Amino acid sequence: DGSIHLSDYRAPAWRIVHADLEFDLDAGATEVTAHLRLQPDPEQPDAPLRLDGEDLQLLDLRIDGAPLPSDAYRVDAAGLHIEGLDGACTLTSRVRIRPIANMRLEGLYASRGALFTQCEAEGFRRITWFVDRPDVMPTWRITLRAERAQYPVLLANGNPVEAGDLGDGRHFATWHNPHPTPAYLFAVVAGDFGCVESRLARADGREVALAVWAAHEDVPRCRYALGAVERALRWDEERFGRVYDLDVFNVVAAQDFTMGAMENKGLNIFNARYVLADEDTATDADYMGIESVVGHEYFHNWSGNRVTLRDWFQLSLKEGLTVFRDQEFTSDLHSRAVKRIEDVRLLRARQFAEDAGSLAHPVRPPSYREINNFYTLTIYEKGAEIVRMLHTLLGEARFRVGMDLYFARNDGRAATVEDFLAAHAEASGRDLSQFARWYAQAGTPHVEVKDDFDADGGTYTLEIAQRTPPTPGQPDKAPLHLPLRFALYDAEGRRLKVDPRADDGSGDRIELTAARHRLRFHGLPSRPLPAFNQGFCAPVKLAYDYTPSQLGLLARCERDPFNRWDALQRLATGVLLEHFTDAAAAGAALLAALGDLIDDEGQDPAFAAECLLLPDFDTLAEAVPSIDVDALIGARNDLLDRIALEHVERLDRRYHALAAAAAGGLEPAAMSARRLRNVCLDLLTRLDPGAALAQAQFDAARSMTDRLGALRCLVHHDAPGRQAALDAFAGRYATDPLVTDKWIALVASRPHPDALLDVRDLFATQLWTPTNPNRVRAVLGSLSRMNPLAFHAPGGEGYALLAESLPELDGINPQVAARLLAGFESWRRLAGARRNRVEAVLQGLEGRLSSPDSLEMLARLRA
Ligand code: B3K
Ligand code: ZN
Repeated sequence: DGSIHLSDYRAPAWRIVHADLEFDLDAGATEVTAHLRLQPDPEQPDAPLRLDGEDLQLLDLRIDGAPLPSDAYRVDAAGLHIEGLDGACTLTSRVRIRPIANMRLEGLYASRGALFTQCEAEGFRRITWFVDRPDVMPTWRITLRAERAQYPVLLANGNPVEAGDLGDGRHFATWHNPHPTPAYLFAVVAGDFGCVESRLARADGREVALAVWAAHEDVPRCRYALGAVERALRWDEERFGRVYDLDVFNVVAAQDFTMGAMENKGLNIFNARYVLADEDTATDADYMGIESVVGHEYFHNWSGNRVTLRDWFQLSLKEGLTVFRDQEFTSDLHSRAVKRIEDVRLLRARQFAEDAGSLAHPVRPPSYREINNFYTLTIYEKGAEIVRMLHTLLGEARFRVGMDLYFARNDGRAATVEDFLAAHAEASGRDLSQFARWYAQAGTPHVEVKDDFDADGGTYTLEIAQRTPPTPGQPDKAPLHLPLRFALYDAEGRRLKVDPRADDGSGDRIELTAARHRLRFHGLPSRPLPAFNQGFCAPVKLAYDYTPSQLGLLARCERDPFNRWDALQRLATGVLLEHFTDAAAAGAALLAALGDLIDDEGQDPAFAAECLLLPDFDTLAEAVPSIDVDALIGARNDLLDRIALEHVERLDRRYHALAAAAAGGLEPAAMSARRLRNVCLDLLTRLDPGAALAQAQFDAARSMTDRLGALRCLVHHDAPGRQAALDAFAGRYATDPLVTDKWIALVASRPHPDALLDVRDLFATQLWTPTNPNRVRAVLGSLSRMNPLAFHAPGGEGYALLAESLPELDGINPQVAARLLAGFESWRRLAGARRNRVEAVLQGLEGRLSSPDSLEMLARLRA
């Protein structure tokens, strides 16, 4: 069925040791001349040369300068085959490509008069004939020629070498990348851009010139991203000892971009939404997102570029590791506790759902048909959790030694997960063979804890059992090696010292390796209250039969802030899913704890805000065997109304008390204040049909955070001023596509059945631009991922609406279409008629999709 298997890996029969490329750039027709220095693998002496290529018009082909007769090569759908070459040689090819016709945004494409590339995973073959796989790593020389008026800026990988005039209004620039680099990291940008720039001394004493480029009118909004690059560069030197390795580092913003950003060597290309920011157009969350994505792409320079991947099955080796690194970057610069809460929220809502649904796959999948379908939460977020567990098991100091060894040993190489684990095993002396199972086994492990107290002897026993449920293709699972922190408290919330060796405030720790473990503690005066998994050090679902009052106590006394938050999430989940025998006591305990938090001025307001947010729909849906959509949405709404009613005075008081702090700029205290304030506003607006407070905040807002926060309340709570506010907002930002995406996302995520009509209305306007991935996501991603009420409309209208648009979108940008299709990943667990409705919709898509991306997704969803 066209699947590629990890077990079939073979070293390339031919390597490219140096690539010298010349581009005659033009949006309509670009000519690419490639001189490739080829070397056969001595162990595969007679293997023919096979080059990948797609949508290329071949103009000329030579070996060592001599034209290749037409019977010496063969072109088919898979590529270009040349037989009978004897030994190292230089292949020169000339091809024509059509950037303007490239709607897939893979390879070289046009966007708003400029030219960009996106090559990961297999886009380079759409630029020229090449051995397009990550273990082929030439050095590069890239010359760009273009008309100066339309393309005054010519950027490529590596260091600038030479630039000049060619007469006739044309000019050129040559770049050199001295580091062995696979083709997926190739990049070219040409267009009329401005930039903000700075110079920084590297830790090795050399200087690097940093620049962030964008369309001229957007340049003032590049400052923050530039600062983020500076912070990332410093942080990687300090925390990981990683020094930058070129004279320049360029970042360019593109409005048409399929993913978030791309870590091309020395020339990162970004979705504009992760670059452009000022207070009038970006929310606090946007700023944080920009800093973390800038960090992420920058950190890839070592984890991904200097040490790259042997094959695409190893994708998490760079992505999981780099997410871990960007999470640590944000944690070191901002609140570690809040960052952890945000990351776990995402993990539980989306990765756990992926791991429990039709698309579940191991962090290192054994096979794929289209690798672009595997840029998933499992590869990224679960992959990062695995690295985090390793960090917990080894400790910061030994982890750093292992990382240093990994980088040193694999620099300039294409590595595997085994190389990564081997470096850590060797540096720490630990056996990581069982730990490696985390990469092979899909599904979220369940850890169940039961306890027993023998009052006579003061003996407390914990029985800990782990099991991982079956996932598609993996019915039986083996036990995993994982770190589990825990702590014991007495009835007054005092921490009991049960293991004096590890009293660092993080809880004591054990390592689980077997299916069952038993822990015994002696000499305890009374039954203790246990707490587990501080900092969420293992990505598992942990079950322990807490009473509501125990959770209330933990929410106050746990030393670990993550676990204080988690105690409230457990309490809320139990109330929402009616898990507690004494429902009244549970509700009362939750309301009391939240009331204390609203009033607590000693607490970080951002932390309090996180506690006031209930588990979202996806998290709840993932926690139940069968998804009763109406029951989950109804329960959530009722509880939010109850919280608002019970605490209306407190919420109102805190909302006003935070006004002064919230009026500040980008300092953490102001951001934190705005976060809590907007959560208070949302709860208060539930009780006020006139939405006076939200209207007032909208009218007076001086930051996008406050303006959008208020608009969201008006739109989502159906306030009378909703349409006028939307119109005012849309008018004010009509020329800004990123801000337009924001109000469109609000409309598409409005928890009301009419959101489906609003989306249909949008389809009929100029605002619907199916070639722009951000806009498609703002409309259809918001509907399918952020609006369970409308998406799961009982008659199936939401499913139909998404499905209807997929054939057209699939013909434009398969990656975007395939990702939207993943919105159906949990359909098999839907209760009632909904499951049948999705089934019918998926069946109706049969034969109407054409890309390998969407076909693979559809097959896996229906398998
Ligand atoms: N490596 C890119 C993602 C490329 C996706 C290709 N389908 C961004 C990142 O993870 O840093
Ligand atoms: Zn990445």
